[in-house]
Amino acid sequence: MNSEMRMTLTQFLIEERRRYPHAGGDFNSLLLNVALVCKRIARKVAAGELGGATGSASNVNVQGEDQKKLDVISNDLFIEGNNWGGYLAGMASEEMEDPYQIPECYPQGRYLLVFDPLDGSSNIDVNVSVGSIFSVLRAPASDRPVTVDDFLQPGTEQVAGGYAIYGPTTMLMLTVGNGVHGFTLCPQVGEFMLTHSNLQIPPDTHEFAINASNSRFWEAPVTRYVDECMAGKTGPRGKDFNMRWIASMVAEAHRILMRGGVFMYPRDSKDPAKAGRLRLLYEANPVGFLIEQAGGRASTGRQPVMNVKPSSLHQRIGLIFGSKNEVERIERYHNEPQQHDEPNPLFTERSLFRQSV
Ligand code: AFP
Repeated sequence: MNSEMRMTLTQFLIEERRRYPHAGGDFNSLLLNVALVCKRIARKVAAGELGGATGSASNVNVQGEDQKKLDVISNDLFIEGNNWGGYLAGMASEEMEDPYQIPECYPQGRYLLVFDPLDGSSNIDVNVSVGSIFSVLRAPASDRPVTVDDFLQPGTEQVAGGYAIYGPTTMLMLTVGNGVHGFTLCPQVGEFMLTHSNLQIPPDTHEFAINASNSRFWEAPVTRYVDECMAGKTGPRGKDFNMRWIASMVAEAHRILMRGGVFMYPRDSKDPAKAGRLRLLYEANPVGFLIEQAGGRASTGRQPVMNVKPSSLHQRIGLIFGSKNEVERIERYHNEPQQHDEPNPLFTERSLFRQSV
């Protein structure tokens, strides 16, 4: 079906709005502004070296990570593209330590926008797919400056969640609580066209994604699950598995939405100060919303990730999501009484002077 026959994102949102006769249109306008920002970021990413925006910004962000030029550019595009519309009471971003206050010259609105402007940016310079992740919450108030507490809502409070993936094609994946829908950017028309309606994640899979270089830091249930996958046909699972790791969560989430799979970035002992690598508010929650709306499951390993009450704006969390039956299996392993495994002899303290037994 060519693009003239397909529904645009605008048409889709208007159709959706008909379910809420009293809706004033602000929500749709906000989402269309976000989509426009993603189109602008897509052009910056596509320009690559020719756009002069690759490489490091020679700065460390609030996460303590090397900030790429495109991280800063993408963050600025999100701010400038959304601060004027009158739909937001405030914004929060992976790239900003504190919440963003809407300038007094613009009206405040009833929503909060939370985003990771460019996820996977360590892949930018090697031309691997990256993305922008966004989440929309209701603002507790729109007649005062926003506070951090306004944002500390569990993922179940989200009214929209989605991402744009900047890959061979640019796509926008969106849920407003009524299924997950994929829109492909038509370069000729410059519109996101509905190409994937009501995506459903297969409940079973033979693909798992995890950064295996962290295996010595994993908790026992994760080690058990991965070992069983690696054992393949001859092991307890009775089938072979494939492993993937792109180091760009948006790309992993996209693969899982399109064909199933399981993604794990679990809590581990690598840095006890961090309860995981991924951020709850603007990575785990919006992706979790999409995954659950598509019939999958998104978990901390012990509970649904969207049930977690955030304690801070940049809180990190262990995240496991994908095909429902696999994630439920991993949760079962976490919730079973844990045997105190013998320490792995490879990693115990080694000494030239053997202890007397
Ligand atoms: P960057 O945005 O710093 O590239 O991090 C991407 C990410 O947050 C997530 O998208 C990946 O799944 C994960 O980090 C990759 O982490 P490792 O580099 O430890 O594999």
